[in-house]
Amino acid sequence: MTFETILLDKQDGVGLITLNRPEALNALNSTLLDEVADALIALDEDSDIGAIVITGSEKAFAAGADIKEMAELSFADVLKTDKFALINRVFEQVRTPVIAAVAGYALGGGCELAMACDFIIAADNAKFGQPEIKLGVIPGIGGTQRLTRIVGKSKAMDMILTGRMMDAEEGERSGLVSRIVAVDDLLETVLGIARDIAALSHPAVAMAKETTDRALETTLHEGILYERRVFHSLFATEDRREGMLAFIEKRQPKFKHQ
Ligand code: CO8
Repeated sequence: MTFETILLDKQDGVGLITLNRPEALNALNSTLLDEVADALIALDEDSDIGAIVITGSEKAFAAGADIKEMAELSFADVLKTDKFALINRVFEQVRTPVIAAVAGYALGGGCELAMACDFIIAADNAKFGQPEIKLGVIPGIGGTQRLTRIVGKSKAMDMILTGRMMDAEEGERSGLVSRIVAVDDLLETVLGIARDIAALSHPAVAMAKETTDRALETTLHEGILYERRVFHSLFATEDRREGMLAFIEKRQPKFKHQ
């Protein structure tokens, strides 16, 4: 696969997608969003891959949807292409965990892309924001929905109505960010976390992701029932037996991902 706007690397069970439009602070143009979607699908279908990392540069994860590309579009244009529908569909379908490694600006669509990932690890220089309101629009890749679910209504409204930026500390405090890492250590730290996840039982990891995502989609009663049934079903895997035996025999498990 060859790409124009991203770099794709695979190592030790981890797929690394690097957004690569430095001249535009990784602004998300149509090509970049299509390429991220294609790369996610390819990595998800690759049985050697157990975790995916999306990152940008030290200055910008992504400074939003590409304003220059959008500036002259009409209502009919954006409606016809259903701008940003594909990337949301792809995130819904990917079963491999996706971690966002965010340094610098994650604004507008950049913040939304990070939130579409399963969790966000931020460099200490990270800045998150939904500044679309200053352009006369609103978030269009899930920001009003995901940010509100993650940080609650008050802070989401504050961010979306003022367009202000949130630093990494505030992001961690409010649950947007799971951990903060020094900017120079960001990628190695996140790749290490991804390698650790990739070494676990892939069916168990996929089920853990799917079940955790259910928490935002269903009632507590249904969610707990779903979790218990999935827990029961994992007793059908060889990896479950190996994991428990390895613990009892005081050794590292050797998962076969089946
Ligand atoms: N789109 C296009 N180009 C961009 C973008 C962007 N979002 N952000 C930065 N760039 C470009 C700049 O134009 C500049 O290019 P050039 O050198 O050719 O002038 C280059 O990247 C470097 O940027 P700056 O010179 O501005 O760098 P600074 O360090 O001075 O500032 C900022 C960095 C603060 C990040 C600043 O670039 C900025 O504010 N960028 C825009 C942030 C923004 O508003 N993002 C939201 C975009 S809208 C969106 O994401 C969702 C839209 C949903 C709408 C749905 C409609 C269909």
